[in-house]
Amino acid sequence: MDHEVTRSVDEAVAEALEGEADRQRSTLQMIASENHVSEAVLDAQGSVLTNKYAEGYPGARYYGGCEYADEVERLAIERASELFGADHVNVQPHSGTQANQAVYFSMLEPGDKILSLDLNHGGHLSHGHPANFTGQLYEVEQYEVNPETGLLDYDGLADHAAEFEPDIIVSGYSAYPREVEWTTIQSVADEVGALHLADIAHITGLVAAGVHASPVGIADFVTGSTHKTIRAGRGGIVMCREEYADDIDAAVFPGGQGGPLMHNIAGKAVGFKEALQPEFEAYAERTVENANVLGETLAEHGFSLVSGGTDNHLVLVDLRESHPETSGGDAEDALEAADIVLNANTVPGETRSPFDPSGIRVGTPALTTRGFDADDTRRVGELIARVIDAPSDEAVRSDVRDEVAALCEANPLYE
Ligand code: DSN
Repeated sequence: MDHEVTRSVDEAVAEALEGEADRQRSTLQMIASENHVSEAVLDAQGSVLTNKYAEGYPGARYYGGCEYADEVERLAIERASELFGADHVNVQPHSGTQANQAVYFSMLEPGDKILSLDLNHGGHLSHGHPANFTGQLYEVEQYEVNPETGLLDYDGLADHAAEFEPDIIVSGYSAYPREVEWTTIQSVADEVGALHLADIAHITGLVAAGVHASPVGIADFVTGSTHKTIRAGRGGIVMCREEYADDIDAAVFPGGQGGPLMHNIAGKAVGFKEALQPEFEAYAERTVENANVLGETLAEHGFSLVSGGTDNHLVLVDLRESHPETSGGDAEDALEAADIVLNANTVPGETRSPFDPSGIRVGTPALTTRGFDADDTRRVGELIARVIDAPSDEAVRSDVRDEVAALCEANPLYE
């Protein structure tokens, strides 16, 4: 993957692009929300559709010359509908947060009430954090996981909902390693007359492949991002029942966004086609299997896993018991110096700060894309343990870098 054409105009950017490609090839990407898209998705995203304005929707645009934009967007919609079985799909949100914004803007008035999971317990900024527009425009209360088990506390949620009487309950999480009981949350919403938004950003690929239960057809709205487990390139998606279709479409455009990023929609269309193939189901199954192997390996090395394990693509490690002197940030830095890239993360009952929290979040989507199997992943778990056990040891870092290089060579990427 060279960038000769860019280099002929802009040496500095070409260097950075090539540096990034080398970084992705030669180090382990274990940020749970990242993945490696196919070259076909990269090609579509880097296409001439970046030149095209296409405000509106297929067949009803505000600009001429949209025949190919229409074709691409229709394909993305058709394929997403087939993947998720949704009545209505809007593929224009620029990100998962913009998808959530469309739901809030179409259904809520400023001051309305949102009930969502606390960020420290696995929620997301766009679910009502004070630093986000959601926390500023709406009245927000947050539910939590059970502090003992790390699992969602559905009874606690029901009690909280009865007391708070929210207008919308948000489910779907960014650092929750377990299956979600969508129907239970829907019953809670029904009981209090609230809408239900299920944000499946992290598990979009697992849901599409049928390896995690789907909220489509249960929750009123399902949002997601398209670059995580589903590896269809950067962007968002929103799905709903037909009765909400016009409101959602109007909230995406013109309500919240300008022209659609048609090149990204082309990437989504290609990625969704890939996700419809049988190989994608096998990929999603292996991603979950690898996360299990990773969790088991870390547990065998004395690490404490929030909820005791995982049902999906990520494990959340609470370092406080096993490594009280090592913060999540220390672990992130030490691992990055050993060519293993992941992120420090808050954990339930957080006692440090969001800037240097007590845990790390570790995901398997990207490693699985490049071909890592259970044995490779077990080895990665052992390497992570080795580094965190001796976070400042240069000799350990150097050994681990050599092992990472060998694993990367055995599982090549973007050859
Ligand atoms: N930044 C994403 C994540 O890492 O979970 C969510 O938007």
